[in-house]
Amino acid sequence: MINLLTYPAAFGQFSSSPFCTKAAWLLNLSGQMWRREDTLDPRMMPYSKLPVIRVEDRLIADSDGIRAHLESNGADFDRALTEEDRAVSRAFIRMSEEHMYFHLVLDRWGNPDIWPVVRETYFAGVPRLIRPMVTRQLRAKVLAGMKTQGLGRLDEVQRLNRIEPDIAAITTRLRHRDFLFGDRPSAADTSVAPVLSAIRATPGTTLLKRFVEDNAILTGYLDRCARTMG
Ligand SMILES: N[C@@H](CCC(=O)N[C@@H](CS)C(=O)NCC(=O)O)C(=O)O
Repeated sequence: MINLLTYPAAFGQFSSSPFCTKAAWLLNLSGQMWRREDTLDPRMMPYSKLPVIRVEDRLIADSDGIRAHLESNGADFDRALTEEDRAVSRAFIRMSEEHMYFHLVLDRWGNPDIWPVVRETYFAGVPRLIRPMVTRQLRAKVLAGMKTQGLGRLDEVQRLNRIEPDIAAITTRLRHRDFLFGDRPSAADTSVAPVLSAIRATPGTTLLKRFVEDNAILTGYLDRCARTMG
């Protein structure tokens, strides 16, 4: 049995983290038996991040590490893809995880109207007395990281302009297919859909959330992925 160490569910999603949702979807697609183990504290984890899986006594960190583990045990998430498709798939994964994801972080942690709802949801398990101190420090760290990454220096309109071509590329792929690489989910869907779903599920209103909600191809895709994720 595999244990998936994950952040708890939030805003109707499997987890507050799209990487944890991705890991759960990969596990489901792999056909392996697994169960979730919720935690709020990743500090003892190999990279101090989640998701992580525990297989017997071994910890395997990072959603890509989890994918590699499942593939080394026989899963082939991209079975139906050509070599060219696999190359494009890799680029879609990186685009969603290393760019689009950070827009989600800024929508949730950076927006002063949304942050209080996010804080009370994510950290409901932290004792009320120490919650303000713990979350203030964490938020400052996350936002400092976003400044270093670069997107934290843009205003909301500039950010929307930055992500629009990514969303256009995804929409183009989905215009004539149910999933990014055909009529079944593949690895790219397990990265792209959780990030977009989390953007759509974020409480309150952001320009990006409205942009996603107004795209019927995208919302149809996200609903389909949610039904398929298991
Ligand atoms: N590349 C990692 C990213 C995982 C990640 O960024 N996890 C975040 C939550 S979405 C985390 O645990 N952050 C805790 C921290 O940075 O302290 C993966 O694919 O699993």
